[in-house]
Amino acid sequence: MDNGKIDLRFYFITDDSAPAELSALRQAEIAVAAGATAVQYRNKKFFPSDFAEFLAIRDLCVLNGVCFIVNDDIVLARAAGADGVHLGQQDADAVLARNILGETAVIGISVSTIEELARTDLSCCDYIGTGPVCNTGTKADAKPVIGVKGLAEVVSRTTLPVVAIGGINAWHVSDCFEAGATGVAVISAITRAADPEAAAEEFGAACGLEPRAFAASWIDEFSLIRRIVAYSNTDSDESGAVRIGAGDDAALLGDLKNPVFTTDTQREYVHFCRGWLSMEDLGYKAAEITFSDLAASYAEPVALFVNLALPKDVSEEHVLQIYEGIGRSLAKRKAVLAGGNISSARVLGLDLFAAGEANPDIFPVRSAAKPGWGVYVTGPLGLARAGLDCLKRGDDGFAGLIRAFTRPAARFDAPYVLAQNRVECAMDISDGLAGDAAHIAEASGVTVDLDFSAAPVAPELAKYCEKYGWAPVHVMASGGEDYELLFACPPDVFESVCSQLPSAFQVGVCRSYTGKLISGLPEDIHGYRHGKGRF
Ligand code: 3NM
Repeated sequence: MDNGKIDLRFYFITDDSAPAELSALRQAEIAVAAGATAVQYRNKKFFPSDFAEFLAIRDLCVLNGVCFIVNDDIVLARAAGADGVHLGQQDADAVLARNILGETAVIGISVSTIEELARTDLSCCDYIGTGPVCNTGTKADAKPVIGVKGLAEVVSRTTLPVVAIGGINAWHVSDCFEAGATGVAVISAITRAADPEAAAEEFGAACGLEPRAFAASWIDEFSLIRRIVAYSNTDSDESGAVRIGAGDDAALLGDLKNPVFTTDTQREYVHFCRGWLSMEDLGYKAAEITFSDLAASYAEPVALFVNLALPKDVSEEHVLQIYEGIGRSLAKRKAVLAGGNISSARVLGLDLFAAGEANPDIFPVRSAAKPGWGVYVTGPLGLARAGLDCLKRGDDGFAGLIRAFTRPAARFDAPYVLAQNRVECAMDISDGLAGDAAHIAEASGVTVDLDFSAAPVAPELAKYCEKYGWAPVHVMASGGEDYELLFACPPDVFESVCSQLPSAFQVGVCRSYTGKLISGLPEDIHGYRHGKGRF
């Protein structure tokens, strides 16, 4: 590994003058299969018609966890969401690249000699490419050969990782690593070899890498659907509520008593980024938060339908991992995967629909709260919001908070108690207490006067707030995705609820409408509003 951002050991560069039968995509496939850890797209004759192949190489790299770097062209790198860009001394400067590509981009620069090193601004660079180490016929304007000695000199004068380049064959690799290189870049030793596959494997082995079992895109919808249908657990449905599940055009449900339906969505860049949680957790979370709507309605889950929107850089394995997670939630809730659909899309998304059976005696609504009633929640608030913040910061010191965001659990222990005590006003907290309490206030025509004096602050949340200078009340009031239940009832009813549900606590009272939906909060606290972001 190098600077922690990427692995540069086996750094393959595409050859824009390779024999016709060896397209840039085929070259990249050969290198990735041989274990390449980074692929640079280098095409000095780039035409817009090359864009599709360029994207296919990007997808290949994303699918296989290989760093994808674009030679010279910052805008192309940005357009494709590449991991980074490699710049020559004559190309656009690294500061501009950093501004355009952002903090997490990997930026490399070519430096041949220690003199060039001394006059190069490396403040925005993550690695240096140094060469030519040996004679190369691939780069017409290559500088004089610097040899392994020149490479070692550059390595000794910088703290940045150095990738050796220029005429490197498998048998040069160990010399380059001994000279202190972090990685070795290669073009012709693979692309012009009589047997490119064998040459790539030999090069990978010299770098200490094993060939890679290729991850393929999900792209064949039908084969994927066959594999997903295997996850349908209709046979385990003892209730007979789902008579024919996934695999046909529609599901045939049995007699549902008081059928209830709900829907929810998890969309990449709106609700999650792929780096934040595993595919399995994504599936689990999407199912749990959909079922949470049923918990908030005191309904029992019966069936789940899942529509997947899949970009090409999602592999079949990823999709099956999503279904593993969905399956975990289904098993917990004793519900059945009854159907779904798959379509290609630009970003990953899950749209879920759940069917359930309502409690025959009571169906809670948001509009039932009355002045004088207390407002309560079933458990701790703010954990998921703080966990999300930890993920964004890359702080893995708060495992419980991160788990609250990545693996929320719908509160199916609460509906029975709430129903038994005839709590008529309830909902789940997905957008943050302040925002969700305002929904109850608006629907019920009351003002909710929030008061956190009785609200416990979870110890890990307290530590997080201390570390990052947050007021706990701020996170608890505005943080979404806790999936606790929010409910309103007369205070004596709460006494009884609380004796059976000790994690519940009060967060406010309902008053006759004063002209404001929510009072008792500092001005700058709001829930999450889709389309407006957090503000
Ligand atoms: N840059 P091959 S040498 C693209 O010295 C490039 O900066 C070099 O290809 C430099 O592995 C080079 O076929 C060509 O020699 C590398």
